[in-house]
Amino acid sequence: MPEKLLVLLLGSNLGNRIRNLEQACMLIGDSVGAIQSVSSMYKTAPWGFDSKNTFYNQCISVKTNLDPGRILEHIHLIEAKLGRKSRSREYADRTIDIDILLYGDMVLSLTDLQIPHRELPDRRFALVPLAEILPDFEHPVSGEKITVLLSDCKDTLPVRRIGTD
Ligand code: PH2
Ligand code: MG
Ligand code: MG
Repeated sequence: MPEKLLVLLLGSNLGNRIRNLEQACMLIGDSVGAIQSVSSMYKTAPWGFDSKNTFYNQCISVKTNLDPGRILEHIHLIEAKLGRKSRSREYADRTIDIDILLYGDMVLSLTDLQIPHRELPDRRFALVPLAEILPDFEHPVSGEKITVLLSDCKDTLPVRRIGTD
């Protein structure tokens, strides 16, 4: 496969959240491909479920030629290495979650993998860090720029860049 830009969202709301994001980033650089850009970390309210544990989220872009199935294998290995306990369908607290947001212009709809991430337009905790590193990237299905998705997003949960509150 030709090289494409893979965009991942990292999330953690258990344990040492900053370290979990840093370690995930290092392991992704070692096994998936060369990291191109890294957003700030954001402190975000749990979306879609109740928890007292605030999330830290961060977006990164990686150049790779791996196919999506191989990328997912690496992601699952890294999540296990960083102490991720379950991967049930229900949302739950976790030491690390690594989600594929975008993979170049790829559009894929399998049972357990949709690219672009199906809920990206509904999640400020993903759009805000993504807009920091790739504001003009066009969503391969809607054609909208990330900045436009962000201004159209109805989600109102707090997303704050760390170090600014
Ligand atoms: N991930 C979820 C569900 N809810 N909320 C925030 N703030 N950040 C996340 O990464 C997150 C979430 C499912 O993976
Ligand atoms: Mg997730
Ligand atoms: Mg996930």
